[in-house]
Amino acid sequence: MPANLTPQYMSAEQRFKQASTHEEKITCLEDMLRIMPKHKGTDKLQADLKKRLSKLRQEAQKASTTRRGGMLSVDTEGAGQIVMVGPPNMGKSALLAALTKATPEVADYPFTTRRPMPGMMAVDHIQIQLVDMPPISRDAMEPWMAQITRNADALLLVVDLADPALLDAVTLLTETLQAWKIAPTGAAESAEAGDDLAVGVVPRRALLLGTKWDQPESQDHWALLQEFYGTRWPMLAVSARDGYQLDALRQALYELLDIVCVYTKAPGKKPDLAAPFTMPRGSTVVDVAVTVHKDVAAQLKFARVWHAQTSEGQMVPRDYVVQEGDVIELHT
Ligand SMILES: Nc1nc2c(ncn2[C@@H]2O[C@H](COP(=O)(O)OP(=O)(O)OP(=O)(O)O)[C@@H](O)[C@H]2O)c(=O)[nH]1
Ligand SMILES: [Mg+2]
Repeated sequence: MPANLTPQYMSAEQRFKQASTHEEKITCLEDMLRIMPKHKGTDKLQADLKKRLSKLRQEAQKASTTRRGGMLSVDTEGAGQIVMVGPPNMGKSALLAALTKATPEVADYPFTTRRPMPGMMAVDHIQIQLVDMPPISRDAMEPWMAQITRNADALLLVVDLADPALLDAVTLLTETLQAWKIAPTGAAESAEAGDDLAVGVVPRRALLLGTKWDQPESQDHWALLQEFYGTRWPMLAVSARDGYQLDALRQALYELLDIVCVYTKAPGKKPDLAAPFTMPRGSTVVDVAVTVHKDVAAQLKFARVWHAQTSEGQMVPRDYVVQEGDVIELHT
């Protein structure tokens, strides 16, 4: 008996294929199960979906923080991984709690956080992974802290704007990163940053974040911080307590990853604007095709692209570099 699956089901299935996190995949599978027609013809499919769902739930349960030997590592989920680095008591964990569904311990004494903790942050229709970390300090630190930080796609350097020793906090940050052989780069220089770095030093795009904007002394300290570091890194002031500038922070973190969101569509159909593909900036139409399916890439003849503002699709070659918001129709 044919399954007669509905367009709604097909669309949920498409979203499932594009989902990049356990959470998203589980939601899509639940949707598929709920909206699928239930009759003899779909018995096998139903059983199959239930099996996949229970396996995914098990996988999601296992912490995405894994231990190998004495080392801890955090598997990347979503469009990119951003690791928070900063001295004790700056408000890193409070930020993770404010931006994601994670529930880290937040306390008014230093060294509260002992283990890395990831959380997924929604920015429009994509998910970015934020990783909260134990604080950096001049004392001996766990070797996995350097490892996890080096593996990140980008860094969020967190300092407390209410702290009178704010500039010392940034010094500690830069010294620690230097010891870990990480060069925190600003947005403009990052393209060529790799060229003149010492051997073994990795460039990582970084944002300098001032927290606790709600405190009375924060505005003066912020002005000082801008004077010293405003040309070195992109900067932002936020408050996890009252939510000030947290939406701006989401956008800034998206930009920090240096990725673009593009959408694919079939000829004659509308694109699913709730299911973007995220691609590294500079990716071509072929790169998008590979992400969709390797067979599509192999057979790709040309593509039509609708830019964010245009209503007319434009024919582009295989090596066309995709732009933020492009809608791409792949022709094989
Ligand atoms: N006023 C104010 N207090 C904040 C803000 N964010 C965090 N705090 C407070 O600052 C203290 C430290 O917050 P945490 O999030 O635990 O700091 P942390 O950087 O994770 O600290 P460690 O785990 O020791 O590295 C807590 O008492 C928080 O309630 C904020 O935006 N405004
Ligand atoms: Mg903490």
